[in-house]
This record gives sequence, structure tokens and C-alpha cells, in this order.
Amino acid sequence: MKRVSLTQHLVEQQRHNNAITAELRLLIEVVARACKTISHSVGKGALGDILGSAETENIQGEVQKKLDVISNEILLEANEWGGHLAAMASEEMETIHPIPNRYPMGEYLLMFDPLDGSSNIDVNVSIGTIFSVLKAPEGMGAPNEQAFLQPGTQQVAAGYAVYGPQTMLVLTTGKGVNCFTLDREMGSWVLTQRDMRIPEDTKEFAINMSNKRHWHAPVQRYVDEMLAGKTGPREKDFNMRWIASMVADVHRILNRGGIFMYPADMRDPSSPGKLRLMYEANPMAMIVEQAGGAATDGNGRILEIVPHKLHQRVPVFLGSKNEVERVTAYHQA
Ligand code: P6P
Repeated sequence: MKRVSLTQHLVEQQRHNNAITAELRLLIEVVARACKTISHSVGKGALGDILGSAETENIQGEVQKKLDVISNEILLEANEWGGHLAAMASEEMETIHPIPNRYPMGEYLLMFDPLDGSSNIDVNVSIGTIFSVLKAPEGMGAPNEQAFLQPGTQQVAAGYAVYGPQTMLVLTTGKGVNCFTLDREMGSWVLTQRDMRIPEDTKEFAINMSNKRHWHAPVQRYVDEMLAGKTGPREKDFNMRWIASMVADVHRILNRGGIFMYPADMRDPSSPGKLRLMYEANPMAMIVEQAGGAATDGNGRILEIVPHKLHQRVPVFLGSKNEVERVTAYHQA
């Protein structure tokens, strides 16, 4: 296949369907470049300053921070000066991060989980960066948290980088899902999978089984039926995978189908599950739906949830359409 770079892909998208503006193209290229930098740091592991002990100092003279905080700084510094953003928000920061006055403001809002699954870095398991892009409300003036509280259907782009045996970037701007592999020698992202599609059926589920006793009845029923295999109502055997790194689990599902679940549990009725809506569930839900899959919170589309807090959590069921519809139907029974 002729090598198509991320830049060429975005220029062609901009030219053919105007789905993306020049500013959004710049935004995506800047985020992709920051993910290259994060990949380089992650790849060093214990050999790099990044995982250095608390005694070392970084260039700001601060005590060395953890990799997920430094990944956050990489994304902030990469995106501040370009003039494409009005503000940023991150899992690592309690409040939003406005663009410093010394730089022009743009029309987009960027949210990210800079290094999702970072507990896996210590054991050399794939981790990733997840990002979501919204348009800043017209006439917003100074950006505030309220500007970010838009439903996932308003996202203009979403993507993730997965730092595994290969470093890959999966991206959607609302016209399907494409995957780019990092050519480390050239330092460029190369299009390696066009228009990814998730099979509507699957034999593979992903959930942290150790929480089983805390699940609500619909999830108990759905998982028990799969565990019963051929002898149960599903009349087929299932397999289980749980990497405990959402990016890695979703990437597998995007490539070969499956259902990923992080349900609410009965221990804490006020906290509906572990995953965050704005920069984990929403971007992954957009990617999955654009690839022909489904993504719900057990009741309705994740993308239609109207947020009320920047860091709010949400139950997540996403992946192969027919399986997500089944577990969602069990919640309605
Ligand atoms: P558990 C990683 O910490 C994360 O946020 C997701 O990437 C992952 O799917 C989930 O939490 C793993 O949670 O409870 O299995 O450790």
C-alpha cells in the first residue's frame, strides 16, 4: 500500500469533505507529535529520567514527577502556543487549563487522559493516551468548566495512542476510524488501517471479574450466561481478556471484536463505576460507534449523556454491537 502519512490523510480529509478545518488539522498533528514524545519517554522505562526516583530533579528544578504527570506536561506544552485551542482539561488537573495570555486563543477545547493505565508501566504492559476535541461555545469569552460540559455527540474528533509493541494512533473526525503506526526511524505516523470496523458479534468479553460480587443483577446475569458457555442460554463458549489498560482492551476490540465492561458497583451508589466520561468514555464511545460498534452506560448511549461535572464517572459497556445491545437490554428488563 502506498505510504500515506497522517499529514497527507488530514489534508485529504480537509480537501474532500471539509470535515476538518485547518485549525483542527493542526490540533490533531500537534497532539500526535506529543504522543510521539510520550512514546519515546515510555519506551525508556526505568532507563529514563521519567521514572527516576524522587531524589532526581527535572529541568524546572522540581522533584522528578511520575510519568503520567510528565505526559500531562508534554501535552500542555505542545498545545499552548498553536492558537488552535481555547482551553484544555486533563485527568491530571482538577480545573481547566486556559491558554496563557501570551498566546492567541483558538476555537477548540481539548481533553485528555495523558497516560491511561499508567500502573501498567511498571510491569511493561501497553498503556495509552486518550483525547477528545470539542468546539468552544460561540461567544464564550474566557473559557470555564461549563464550556466543556457538552455531550459526547458534540465531539469533532477523538483518538488514542497505544504504547505497545508498536506505537499506534487511532483517530476519528466523524468519518470513520483510521489507524496510524509510528515509523520510529522516520519519526512519522503512517496510515496502516483504513476505516476500521468492529464485528457485530463476538466470543470475547473484557471485565475485571474480581468485582463480580459487587455488580448489579443485569451484569451478573449477562456474565453468568457467557460463563455457562455451550451449556447455557448463549449456546456458545466465550473467552475472557482483561489487560486493565482501557486503550489496550479497546484496541483489541477494534481489531477483532469483543465487549469491554466497567460497570457501576454496589459498593458506592454515588460513584457509577471507575471510568471518566469526558476523556475516557466519550472519546472511546465515538471511536467505537464510528467503527460500527455500540457504547452505552447500561441505559442509553454514552455519547448522549449531558455532563454535569468535568471529572464525572460513568458505567461503560462498549464494543460489538449485538453484545452491547444485549447487556443494555438486560438493564431494561
Ligand atoms: P481495574 C486504568 O487504571 C483504568 O483507568 C483503565 O485504563 C482500565 O480499563 C481500568 O482502569 C482498570 O481498572 O479495576 O481493573 O484496575
